Amino acid sequence: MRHIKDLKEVQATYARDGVVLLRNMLAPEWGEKLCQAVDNEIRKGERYFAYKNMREHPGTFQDYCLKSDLGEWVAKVTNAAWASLIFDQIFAKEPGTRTKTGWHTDQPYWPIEGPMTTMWIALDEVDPDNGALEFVRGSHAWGAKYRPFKTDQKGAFSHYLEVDNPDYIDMPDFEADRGSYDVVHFPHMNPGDALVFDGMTVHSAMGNRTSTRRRRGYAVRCAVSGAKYVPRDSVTEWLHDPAMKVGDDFRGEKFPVIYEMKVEDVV
Ligand SMILES: O=C(O)CCC(=O)C(=O)O
Repeated sequence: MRHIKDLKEVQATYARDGVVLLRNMLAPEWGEKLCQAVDNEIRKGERYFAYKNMREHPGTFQDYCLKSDLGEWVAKVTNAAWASLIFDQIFAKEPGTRTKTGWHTDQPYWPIEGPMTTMWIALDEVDPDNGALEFVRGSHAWGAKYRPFKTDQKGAFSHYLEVDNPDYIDMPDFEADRGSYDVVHFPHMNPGDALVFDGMTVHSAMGNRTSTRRRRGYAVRCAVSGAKYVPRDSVTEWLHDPAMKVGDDFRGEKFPVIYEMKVEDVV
């Protein structure tokens, strides 16, 4: 794996802010392959939320998730002994896709408790004009679990799920009250740069108000050491695994380990 410059600082930023930007994370040999694979998916029909779990099928996405240095990056940034794959997802905001992605956290949508993270890899240049992601810095550490909700295919709020689950609270209107929060974005990402963010970090994405510039992101969702399998009815049932028990480590046949620290790495 390529050397992570300033690893200690990267780890500290991730732990403190719940998000960190990694420059030049994607090894060059994967960039073109992933762009082509993403475009092949998009040709099947343009639906913002539809492209997920491509890694289940043989091909570029599976190869990238299982055979690249992705798992090691994830484990290193999160300071974890192992990382496993939850699923992968394409977020394409084509020119003129003005819809913003609403504020949300990811954890409530996944059958998981404990540390989990997303590696969001830019495949195009990304800035506020074509759909930068925004984050409420430090929100992963608040301990607040926000009720999952359904959106339409463009990302607009539709309705809450699990309305009676007392473990989850309705999400405040971060957009209306942005001034009260430490909202940050990264002004410019190059293709191959990546954002790593905690499953509890509140985030959103701007729309693409350009008429020419694509904004393709490839997100890989990972569990890391300490994460447990905790499925909840009617939430991403396609991620439930009858072979796993509640409380099991979040790793197994359905969620393959993509990195495990070797004994000789432990100092
Ligand atoms: O890329 C986007 O438009 C949104 C990404 C996002 O919300 C996520 O990866 O959880």
